Formats: sequence, structure tokens, C-alpha cells
Amino acid sequence: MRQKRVAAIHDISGFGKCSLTVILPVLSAAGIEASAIPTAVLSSHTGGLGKCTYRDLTGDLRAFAEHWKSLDLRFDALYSGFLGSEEQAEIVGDIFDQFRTSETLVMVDPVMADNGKLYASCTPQTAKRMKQLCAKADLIVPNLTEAAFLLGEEFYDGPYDRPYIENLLERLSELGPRQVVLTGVWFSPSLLGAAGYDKATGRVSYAFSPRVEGYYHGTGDLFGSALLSGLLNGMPLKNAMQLAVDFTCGSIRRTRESGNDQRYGVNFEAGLPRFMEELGLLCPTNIRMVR
Ligand code: PXL
Repeated sequence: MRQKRVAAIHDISGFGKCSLTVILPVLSAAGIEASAIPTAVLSSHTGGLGKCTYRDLTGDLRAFAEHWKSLDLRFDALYSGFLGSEEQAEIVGDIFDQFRTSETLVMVDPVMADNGKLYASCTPQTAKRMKQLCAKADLIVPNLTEAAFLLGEEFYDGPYDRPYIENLLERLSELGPRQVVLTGVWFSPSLLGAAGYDKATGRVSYAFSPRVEGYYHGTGDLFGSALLSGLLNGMPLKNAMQLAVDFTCGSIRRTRESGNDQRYGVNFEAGLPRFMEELGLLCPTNIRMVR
């Protein structure tokens, strides 16, 4: 089988395990060639690690794409996340137009908010621009806070029920994408997961795992890259969602048990052999966990 290739359009946060430092290794473990267009370079993520450096790469994005275009590079998926500035939404939309073919999966994670609040580096204008970018996607993967910002309504922190979630999914798909995967979904406090919607079939699917308390950075990026890994390895949406939920929740559980600082991100590395096995890329008898 021809190796799949992804263009990952996210920031690189040097410390704290989110965005490209998570996405690239996960895609690689899934057998996918991962190329990167960095949207910004930071010394760490912006979630409670003190004052980080921040270099916005807005001025470089079009030149990256032009160079790649001159090499006639083709991508099976274009996957965007955290943007370095508001203007990048339009530029990333243009990059989608430059590289998409009828075979390309365009996936947008509208990274801008969590827990009812916009990230420090985002403004209400970011939300407006992110909504325009979502209109160009085949698949979007917002969390429930981002869903509220995209739909211009108040965030509701649960408990949720199926009619509420399914109404959100449908309205999010009306923004443009043919598939929506909503994260942070729960109906009972003990289970946490994701809800998926396919506009063509009208089918709604769910994937859950036992909830682990605590707030860990980079888990949206872990979920998104694992979901894309499943889809590019041929899994149906529901199976790819379950793969991503299990991998993400397993990484959170492992990290919580280790007592490591929540701001340092999750230990997903120890879960990679299992992740690869579920993708059918490893023979189970060859797995040795080294701690
Ligand atoms: O994982 C989301 C994310 C990505 N990039 C940066 C962040 C965050 C979340 O806080 O700060 C720079």
C-alpha cells in the first residue's frame, strides 16, 4: 500500500506536549508520512507554564506552500489546528484550496478554547475566522467550548443528553463540513468521549471511555491525530473515534497514576505500541513495554 502523507498545520510548543510535538510522533507511529507547516513557535503551550516565547510565523506560511507546490507534493490529508494569528485562517484556507484534490481529507481542529473560555492568545475575532475555515473542511473536531464559539452561543457545561449533542452536531455540519466529531461529550459522569456525525448518511455515533479526573494539555491534539491516523488507515468513523478515545483516555490515566504535573502533558508514548497494534501495524507478540 502506498504510504499516506499528511500536511500538519499547527504550532510547535517546545515544552508541554501539545500540537506538533504530539501530532508528528502519533502520525509517524501510524505509518503516515507527516510534513509540518508551523504556524508559530513557542517555548511552551500557553496553559499555565509562565511567560512563554511566541514567534508568529504568519509571514512564512504562503512561502512554505509555494515551495511545496513547486515540488508538486500531494497530500492525503491537510490537518490544521492552533493558528498563530487571526490572519492565518484565511491563509490556511488558501493552502487547502492549493493542495486539495477529490481524494484529500481536509480536517480542521478549531483550536481556540476549552472549559468555557477562549485561550489567552485568541479573540472573538479568532472564532469568527475559525468558523470561516471550518466551512472549508471535510471534517471538524471541536470540543464543546469551541462548538459554542463556532455557533455563537453560550457554553453549557453539562450534563448533556443525546438531543442536545445531536442538535449541535447537525448545526455544526451546516457550517460546511460533511463530518463532525465533537469531543468532551458525556451523558453520565463516569464516561467521557466523543460524538460523530456524517451528514451524507445522517448517522450519529458515540465512543466513550472511563473518565479520569483532571485537566491535561494537548489531549485535543492527541485525539485529533489519533482519529486521523485511524481514518487514513481505513477505519470507519466510529472505529477511528473509539481508537482515539481509548488512546487519549489511556494516556490521561497513565499520567494521572504517575502523579506527573498536569501542565507537562500526558504520557502518550507508552501507549504507542498498543495504538499501533489496534491499527494492525504490530504483531502483538512483538510488543514489549519498557518503562
Ligand atoms: O493543544 C492546544 C494548544 C496548542 N497550541 C498552544 C496552546 C494550546 C493549548 O493551550 O497553548 C500554543
